[in-house]
Amino acid sequence: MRVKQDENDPLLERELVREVAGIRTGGTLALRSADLPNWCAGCGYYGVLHAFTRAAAELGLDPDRLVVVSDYGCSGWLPFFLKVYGFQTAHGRAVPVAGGVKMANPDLTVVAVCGDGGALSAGLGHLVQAIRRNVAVCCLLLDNGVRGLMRGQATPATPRGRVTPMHPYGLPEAPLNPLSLALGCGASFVGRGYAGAPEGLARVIREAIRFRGFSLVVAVSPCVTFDHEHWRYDEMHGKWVDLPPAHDPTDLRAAMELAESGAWYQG
Ligand SMILES: Cc1ncc(C[n+]2csc(CCOP(=O)(O)OP(=O)(O)O)c2C)c(N)n1
Ligand code: SF4
Repeated sequence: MRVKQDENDPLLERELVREVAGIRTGGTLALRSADLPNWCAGCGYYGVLHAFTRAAAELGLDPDRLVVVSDYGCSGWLPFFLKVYGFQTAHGRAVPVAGGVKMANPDLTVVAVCGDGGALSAGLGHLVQAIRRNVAVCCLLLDNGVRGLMRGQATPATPRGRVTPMHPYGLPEAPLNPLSLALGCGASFVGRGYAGAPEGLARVIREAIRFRGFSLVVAVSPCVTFDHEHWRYDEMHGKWVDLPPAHDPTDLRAAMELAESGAWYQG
């Protein structure tokens, strides 16, 4: 049974007041530009933006030495809402451009932001090569399982059977799993979090930025406008679990098994 939340509930109000106070004092607002996000109301990217600023604030990153390079797509707007150096590239090119920025300016912290469409189709070759070369960039893959800006077209991560504007009888292919793909290419840091749980996602992003090599963070993020079926907040709520305490982060086989398990591990 699902309990409907009453917006006049004083407990809920107190919770919101606490959240807003935390945002005001947590240092995240200093990293936000004056532009308000133009994403649809309820888009998971709001949670990702919050998690990212939280991670950057917790790491004490100097906004003048932080560069966020984005792909094209709804996810590509993310740097516009940050008060750091931002660069929007052509579709599928965020990772190589971020790698170039890092190569020319090794002292900068460089983050590439892409959607699952950009990272796993147009940019797939670049992603694989950046992993192989261990370019010291953090890649934030915003995985909503659709091409949001293309009005819900499929990506290589879209679940099989899904009806899309191009697949009236359902998508025939099995989805690519970005975590096992990256592990198979030799990635030494992969992580995953959920836009609906920004604290956990911020923790993963923080560790990924600190990593001195290529790191991939998959941020699972509902597209509330074009996916009413799969990655819905009410479906995903409560499914996320932390990695087992005994998990050895240096064990490739264990990482593969967790990535392929179908469980929603966060970490
Ligand atoms: C070179 C090139 N190919 C195709 C497009 C069309 N296009 C614009 S956004 C997009 C995909 C966006 O999907 P995704 O990367 O998953 O990001 P989202 O919008 O879901 O954040 C595509 C194919 C383009 N702009 N440029
Ligand atoms: S179309 Fe989807 S991904 Fe794009 S802003 Fe709207 S909810 Fe977000």
